Amino acid sequence: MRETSLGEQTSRYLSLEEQYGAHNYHPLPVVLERGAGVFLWDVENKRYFDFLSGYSAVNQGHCHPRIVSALTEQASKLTLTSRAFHSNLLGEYAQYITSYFGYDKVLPMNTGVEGGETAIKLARRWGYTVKGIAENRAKIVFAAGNFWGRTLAAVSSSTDPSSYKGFGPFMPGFVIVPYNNLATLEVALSDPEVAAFMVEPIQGEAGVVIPAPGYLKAVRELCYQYNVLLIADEIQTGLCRTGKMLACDHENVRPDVLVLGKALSGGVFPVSAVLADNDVMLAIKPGEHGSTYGGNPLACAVAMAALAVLKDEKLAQAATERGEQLRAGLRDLQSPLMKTVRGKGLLNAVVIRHDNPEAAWDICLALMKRGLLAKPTHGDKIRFAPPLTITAEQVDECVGIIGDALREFV
Ligand code: IF1
Repeated sequence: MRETSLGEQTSRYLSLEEQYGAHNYHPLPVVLERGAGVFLWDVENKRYFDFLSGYSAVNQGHCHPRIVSALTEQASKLTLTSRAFHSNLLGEYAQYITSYFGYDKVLPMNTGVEGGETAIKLARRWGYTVKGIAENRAKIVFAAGNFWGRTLAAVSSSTDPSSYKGFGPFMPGFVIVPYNNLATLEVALSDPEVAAFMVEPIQGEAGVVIPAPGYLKAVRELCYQYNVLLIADEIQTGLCRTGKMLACDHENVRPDVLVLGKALSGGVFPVSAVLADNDVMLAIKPGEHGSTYGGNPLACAVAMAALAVLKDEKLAQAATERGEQLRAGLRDLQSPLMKTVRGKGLLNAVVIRHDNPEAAWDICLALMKRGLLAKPTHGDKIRFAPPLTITAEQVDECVGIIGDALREFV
């Protein structure tokens, strides 16, 4: 792995984190202190294009003025009531987001993984009270290669040892089938004790793995056929990232349970949501699920602004156009290092071909040196996912930066 010379301020902050912070991440050696739109600035006042977007949390761009002003305005009025009492914003937000996505009800949470946990609890409860599965026998099916967070339930469904190893024992009743394989999925769903299939329309962490055309549509039909709830984890693929409001929209699939997070707040702070119709949502009764911050008025104000920006700035169309431009530009580089360029909208990844296993990391260091921040995933893949507000000229500039960095390694 290549060494990189660091500025004085950067080194100071890195050593503070090293000494006082848990070592649960291995970040690039850059310390950021300001963001606006597609740009980030570090403590040496160097500017970068952000090609990770907080893992698709800042689709609207860093510190979007409309979202920040919704935050600051509400922050000076009322931030948290807990759900022991009502707030004026929760009802307004619930009406707004349910009509925005076309569901009867919303259950507001905070992080994406809490959204996933909520969806699974709803599915198990629906399995017992509606489908008639025997108590404590409900099964949830997941796809290999999934990632939906770091809780013990989430890692119980993982096939990635770096996510689950050393954290057992694991959640019972979780079944794993290959992604993008309908035959094995049908066998699993034919088990009458299965309550739901939870799946990402495109697997982000696995390195932007896109299933075959028609897979999602066929999954939807199989779930109808076997009376199994389809839970779509759109925490990373949703909210215009793949060129549609939801990745499910590419195949006109309506999941029974929709899980949103990340860009639901435009990266301002954690907001997640689970949407479903009454037959599922009302399976959970008062006092049976919730969280201190879930549905807090600050989150409601921010989320309404974040959702409005997506539509008003036509960010789904932008993601489609800029994504096509980015993939074409990367392919035109004809770099021997890029084995594959894949993606949908502005959720893209390249697979690096190089005999040095650290090549993807070293390429990201070279990109950082040239003013572009990206992160490798699963060793040989680099995700390229800028905010959806990136302009055509900026995409061309970034393709140039990527080309220069890659040429350093051939
Ligand atoms: C980390 C990965 C991405 C997600 C999907 C649920 C969640 C995530 C599809 C949970 C979160 C984050 C977690 C973050 C890095 C990032 C990530 F690399 F970990 F896998 F994006 F691909 N469903 N993904 O992608 O949402 O609880 O984090 O709000 O843990 O390092 P969360």
